[in-house]
Amino acid sequence: MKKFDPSLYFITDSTNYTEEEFLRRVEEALKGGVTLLQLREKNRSTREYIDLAEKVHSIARKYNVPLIIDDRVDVALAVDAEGVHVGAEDMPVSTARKLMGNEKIVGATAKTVPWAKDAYEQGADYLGVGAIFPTTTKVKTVLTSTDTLRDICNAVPIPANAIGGLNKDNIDVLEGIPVAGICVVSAIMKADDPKCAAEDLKAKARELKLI
Ligand code: TZP
Ligand code: MG
Repeated sequence: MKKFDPSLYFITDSTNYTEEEFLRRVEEALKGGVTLLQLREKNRSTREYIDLAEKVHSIARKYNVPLIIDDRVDVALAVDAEGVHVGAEDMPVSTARKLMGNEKIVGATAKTVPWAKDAYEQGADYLGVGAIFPTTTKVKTVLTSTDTLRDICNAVPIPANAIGGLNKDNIDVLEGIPVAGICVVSAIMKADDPKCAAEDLKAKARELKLI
């Protein structure tokens, strides 16, 4: 089994940043203690996605943090990323697993217990569950209740992370739910200081005994 730490999972969004500023923010987040990193790009050509993924991967490697590529198995394989994340409209988990092989991380989105069990049975290594709160990040999603999140965490033996609108001031809603970690875009990406934001989130999640 590949080892990874999902406790502070940062998903990037390069929208509105120059490449230089984007990469600087990613590196600051890593310095702040992000444990798992996902590159999520919706508007790039395959060539551009690979080019950016290579740059992000070389930064992530310095911090020993696995890089997950959103949606695109081809991009993940092209840059030898540590994994891929597939959502409802992406390739099925079992297909992603087949293409990625057993040594790579395959993550999946799940919003219901049956969906979570199915993703696990198809070979998912972890689940992203949400949105817990409304999000300003561009994504097709619906809200998932904390009750459903708890049920999912208890229904599958793989780590399940909460996602969607989470920040240091509202993650207390997760208290007592056996999540493996928290997953954020804006709380780190758009912070004045991404390093501080990652540190603060981690400290708060620890204080609440979420991680
Ligand atoms: N999936 C469910 S909510 C979401 C994704 C990718 C976006 C989360 O972004 P933010 O900015 O942390 O709300
Ligand atoms: Mg997707």
